[in-house]
Order: sequence, then structure tokens, then C-alpha cells
Amino acid sequence: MKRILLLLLGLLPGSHEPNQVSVRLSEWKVELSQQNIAAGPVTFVVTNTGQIPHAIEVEGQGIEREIETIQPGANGTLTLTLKAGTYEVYCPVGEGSHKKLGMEARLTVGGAGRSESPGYGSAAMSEAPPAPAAAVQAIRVTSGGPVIQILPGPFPFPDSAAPILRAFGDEREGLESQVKNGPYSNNVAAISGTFSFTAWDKGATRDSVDGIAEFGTQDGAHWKLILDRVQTKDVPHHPRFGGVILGLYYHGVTQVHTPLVPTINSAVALWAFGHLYRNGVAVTENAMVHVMLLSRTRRDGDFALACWDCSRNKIEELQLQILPGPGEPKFDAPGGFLFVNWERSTSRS
Ligand SMILES: [Cu+2]
Repeated sequence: MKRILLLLLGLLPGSHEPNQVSVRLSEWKVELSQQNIAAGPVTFVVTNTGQIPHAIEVEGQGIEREIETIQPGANGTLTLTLKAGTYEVYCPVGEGSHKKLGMEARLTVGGAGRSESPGYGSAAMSEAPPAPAAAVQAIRVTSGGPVIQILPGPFPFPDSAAPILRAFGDEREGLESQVKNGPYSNNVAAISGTFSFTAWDKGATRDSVDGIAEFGTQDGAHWKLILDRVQTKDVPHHPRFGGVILGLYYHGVTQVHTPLVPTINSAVALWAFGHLYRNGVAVTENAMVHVMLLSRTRRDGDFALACWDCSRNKIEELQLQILPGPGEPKFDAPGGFLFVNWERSTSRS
């Protein structure tokens, strides 16, 4: 009965029912049922169809309003009165990282009575207007400071990571075993070596990398890595950002990438394939490489992980993580992986 009454009310001539815009949030996009609406009251009906919490913020024409964070599978609404103009509708979660990942859309508010007919079936739902072509940005990173090899061991903040890991679905099991014995440990050895690279961020595709790392590990082996090409294939909690991304707040509490790294800010993060040599002998052409120049996570002296939220520390820790390619055997190294940090590294754009 109530529903019928509401329907009838909506049909009454002259009633000021707000415009309704349905918003679908997922990793990593914001989809609007309409991108052009009439000025006046509008209700955003927001559904999070993704796997991690999101929200929306509507910004423009002097308005800046956000909705409370919406859990996966849940809904929320936000009613605003909008005057003519353009507005950004984006996800404010993660200090800008979700927006940077593509969670933004544009809404145009016209004069009264100019709304598009709504509907998920409309072309408007499928595509946000193309973002302006991002300028190519490049960064050159040079290693410096103490060099440490990180050996397998327990993650020092298991209680902080546990609630985040719960949301990780299929990946959870593998990550939980890394809590007990993984590459984010306080078990470190002083080594020596160098690493420098250049990375180009060209937006969602066509990123590239160039660089070489050479280091001696604690077991006396000499390793050389030549970066070859970027990795772009995304998995749910691990977007690769087209291979290279400059300036990102992630890990830890953010639900973007593993929480077995403290919450950090990075100047650059990249995912690449490389050629790996051990004592001059080729090991693989498909080593999987993750590199970050990030806010310091380890303290001087014993280089233990010193903070769960490290996002405000100085950006000078260069992490190089090398794993075997898909289907390849583990490396001849403790834990089967290579993980090297240079604690006082520098970069220039
Ligand atoms: Cu989000």
C-alpha cells in the first residue's frame, strides 16, 4: 500500500520530487545513471557493487558534500539542491587514491526540465566522459643509504592487518600465511648494492620503465636485475595502475594492496617484468618486480618496521621486491624471493 501511495504522489502534477541519479561504485569506477540533469533537488541513490568500502563526494559550484562510507553490497543516499553547472562525483576514500584509480565521474546540471531519461540501460551508464589525456610524467630514482635484505619472518602488526585481510576474499589465505612468515618482517641483513631507474606514467596504458639493480645478498650471491616492461594486469585488491603510478597513498588501512605493508605514501610505485641473473647466470626473463619509493617504514639502527601508519614519514625508502614469474620455481634465496631496501634514496621528476 505504501508503495502505491508513493507512486501516486510522484504522479501528482506540480509535486517537486527530487531528480534521482543512481550511482554504482566499484573498483575502480563511478557510474551514473544520468550525466545531465535539471537544476533543483537531486537524490543520489548510491550502491557499492565492489569488494571494498567506497563513498561519494559531490563537488562543484561551491558545494562539497560527501556521503558516509558504504560497505560492499550496501546502499546510501544523498540529497542535495544543485544549481546549473558541472560537478565532480568521486570517491573520497583513501586520501585521493580511489579517485586517482578512476573513481570519478562528471555530472552536468542544466536549466530546469532538461533531464535525460534515466536508466541503467542508457548509453550514459556505460561510459563516463573520457578523462582529459593525462600528461606524461617521468621520475628518476637513485638508491642511497643503508642497504638491507629482508628475510622471511612474521609481520609485526598482525592485529592491525587482520580486519583489513578479512575483506580480501580469495587472496586472504595466501596473505594470512605471510602474516606468520612473509617478506614484511623485522628479520633483516645488511648488504650492499645499487638500483636506479626511470619510470614513465602515461595514464592507464603505455607506461614504461628502464633500470638496473645489482646487489649481493647475505648468502654471498650476486644478483642483477634489468627492468624490461611494465605489468598491467589488475587483480581485485591489486590494481597495477597501468604499470606505473606517481604519488599514491595505499597499503595498510587503505584496502588498496596488501595490508602486510604499513600505510604509506609513495612518490612512485611500479609493477614490471625483468631479466634476473644470479652470479652471472640467467634465472628468468619474467621476474615479477614491485618497486616503490615510499615514506620510511623502517627505523635506523635495526631497520625494524617502526609504524603501522607511516604515511607522514619522509619519502626516501626504496623497496625492490622480486618474485618468480608465473609458474616458475622459487629463487635460490631465503623464502624463494628477493626483497631489498635502500633507506635513503632520492628522486627527481
Ligand atoms: Cu572508493
